[in-house]
Amino acid sequence: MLERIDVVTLFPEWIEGLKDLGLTGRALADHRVELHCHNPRDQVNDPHRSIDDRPYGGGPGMVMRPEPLAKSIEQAKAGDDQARVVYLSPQGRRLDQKGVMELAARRRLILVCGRYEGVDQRLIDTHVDEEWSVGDYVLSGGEPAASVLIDAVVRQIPGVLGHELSASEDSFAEGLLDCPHFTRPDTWRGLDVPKVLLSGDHGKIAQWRRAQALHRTRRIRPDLYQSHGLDDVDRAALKAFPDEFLPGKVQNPEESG
Ligand code: 4FN
Repeated sequence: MLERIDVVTLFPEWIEGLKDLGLTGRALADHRVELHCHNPRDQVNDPHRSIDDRPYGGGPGMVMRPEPLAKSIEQAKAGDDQARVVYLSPQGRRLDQKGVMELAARRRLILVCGRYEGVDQRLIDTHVDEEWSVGDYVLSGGEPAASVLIDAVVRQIPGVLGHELSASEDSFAEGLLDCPHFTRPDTWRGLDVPKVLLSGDHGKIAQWRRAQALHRTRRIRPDLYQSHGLDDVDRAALKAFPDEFLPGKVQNPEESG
């Protein structure tokens, strides 16, 4: 289980902010996990302290020099061979909840964030164990990706969620979207809360929620629905609530069939 995360970054402020905020902040304050930053700029001694240089072969932009990154990674490792070095990059394996659980099972993670056009390939070949991506869009640095990864893995640490739902009860952990949620008042601007939620019948409520999660996933994310597969609880829920009434709009027309 995760004990410590190190981040190699030119912008530690991007990551240090997690220490003061919300769930990650509390997990760190409670010493459930450690978070350390290493700035490759601190590994450069020349007066200009340059961490980047022009790309061989020409072309636009700059490339991060390998030596300051190598020194930062080696400093982060501190002689611990079990620390896994992860480079956040568009070439990486797409992060999903299964991947989050795999990453959270490591004892130590060292996350390397790129800037400019990226890092010298020889640094990746010699110092990186695995590459992960948070999605297919252009970012100006790996830091927001590292921030996403850290939030997701820290939630998996036992005790971090406290009184909130356990990480495994999380609907998405079972590969389904969440059911819709409602709070007071029971009529708001002429819109009623679904009656079953006011019934006090906790068995029926659980079935309704399950059926909603299944209907929603089938409609919005047929790819997730396909790989879910129905069990007896699912079949009973769909039998009790076969209607297709779904509050909300389809937000993801591309993924839906
Ligand atoms: N991005 C694409 C194609 C070519 C370049 C990029 C891009 C930050 C250092 C990498 C981006 C997205 C998800 C890290 C993107 C991620 C990054 C990530 C990232 C600066 C070089 C760069 C085809 C994906 C649009 C910039 C596609 N998850 N280059 O964004 O680090 O982790």
